[in-house]
Amino acid sequence: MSVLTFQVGQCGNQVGQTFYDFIMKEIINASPASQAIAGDTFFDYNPKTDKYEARSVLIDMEPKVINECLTSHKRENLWDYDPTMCLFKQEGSGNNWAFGHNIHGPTCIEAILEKFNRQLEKVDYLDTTIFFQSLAGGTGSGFGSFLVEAVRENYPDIDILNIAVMPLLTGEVIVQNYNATMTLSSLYENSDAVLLVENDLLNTTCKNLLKIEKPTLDDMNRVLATMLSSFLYPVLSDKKKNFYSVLQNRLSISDLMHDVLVQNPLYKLLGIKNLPLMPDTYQAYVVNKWSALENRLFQMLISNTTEAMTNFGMKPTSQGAIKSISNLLIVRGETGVSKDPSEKDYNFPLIAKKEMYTAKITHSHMILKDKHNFNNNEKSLSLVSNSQTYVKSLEVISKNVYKMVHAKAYIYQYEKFGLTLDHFEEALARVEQVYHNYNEL
Ligand SMILES: Nc1nc2c(ncn2[C@@H]2O[C@H](COP(=O)(O)OP(=O)(O)OP(=O)(O)O)[C@@H](O)[C@H]2O)c(=O)[nH]1
Ligand SMILES: [Mg+2]
Repeated sequence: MSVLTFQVGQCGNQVGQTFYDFIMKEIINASPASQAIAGDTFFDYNPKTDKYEARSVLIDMEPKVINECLTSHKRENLWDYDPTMCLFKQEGSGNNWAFGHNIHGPTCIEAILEKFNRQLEKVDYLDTTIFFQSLAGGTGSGFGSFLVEAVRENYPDIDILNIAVMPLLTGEVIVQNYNATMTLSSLYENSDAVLLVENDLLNTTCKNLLKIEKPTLDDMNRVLATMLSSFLYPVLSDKKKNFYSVLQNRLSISDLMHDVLVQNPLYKLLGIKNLPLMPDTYQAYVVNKWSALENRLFQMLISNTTEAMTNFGMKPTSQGAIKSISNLLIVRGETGVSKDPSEKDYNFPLIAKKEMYTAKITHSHMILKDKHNFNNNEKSLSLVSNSQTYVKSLEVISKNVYKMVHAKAYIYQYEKFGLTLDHFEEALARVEQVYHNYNEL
């Protein structure tokens, strides 16, 4: 089963590259069975260059970031991109969703779908198509939305998962919330699941957990790549008889999305929390118990914090605790044998606790286990949740857009490229509906 990706815009390309790099290093440390499956999932072997190539299409409206992606010295020569799978132009979208969507969109789409088709031809069995993009710029957001709309229209059966990076809420560019609202509204309509990542959270994780005083985008992307891989790195389940009977005893991302995480199309926002994260030098000294890791992870979920700032006073029934619709727990490391009797065959009870979930709609959960030592950790956990996590951030974005739309602030910059006040109002209403639905749970 193969995963195809699109890297769109600066953020999308930088995050995508760090992700593949992490996956390749993880593959190198894995068992032969895991190596074979993870390799097939994300890479193609190119006999001409004797290198593995990431199964990705790279797009940006300016050349710099893609050129950097093509210089493989940064990646210790372990893998490559296929240069014929890249498309760049000379003029970025200037942080303008309308420019990316309405101007670059129609002019570039044919060339990109041709590349996508070539990737599809190489694949025997497509699992999911993943888009890496930011919500705030012009290319990842505007062109990215146009591309998702086109893929949905031309290939209605292909599963789409968006990995969308939210801007710092304190604001980097004044129109970021316009772009984020237009993008979210479009993605919510056209994809199967939207996995949101908050730059604020990546930044505090780098500072508080990894002790990096002034985190760079590269530092943040490494944290993000670890998070994403903790979910997307293939799980080789021990159990011969899982209720999924998927090829080679592994589960597809598509099955996990449809059968566990997003069962109701009104609720398709996902988030990830993973443990442990620490500076490499600490790793040798830390011994974690499964029960302690599990406790910390669920506490992070219900109080929506990073590991360093977890509020242990919050209970699932407390006012303001995050309610879930669905949770997928991925356990990586040995769980069957332990000298400590409380750890042997530990069954991770918290995910099944009723108080964690909304009583208003059907909820679901699943635990997957794999012996693989992820990220060199003897024990690690990853929790992918469909929950109320993003209500507050979406509320902040929407309120800001509401004020700006009513003041008609910067609207002329978008009108130049065919977007009207009505378009903004429609998109705003859709995003408000999304967080309202989650709020009501
Ligand atoms: N986490 C992370 N965020 C990034 C990165 N690069 C940019 N961003 C965020 O992405 C947003 C800006 O979007 P970009 O991806 O730079 O914009 P673009 O898609 O290239 O669009 P244009 O430059 O307008 O053509 C801001 O919120 C940045 O903080 C990155 O490498 N990692
Ligand atoms: Mg750019």
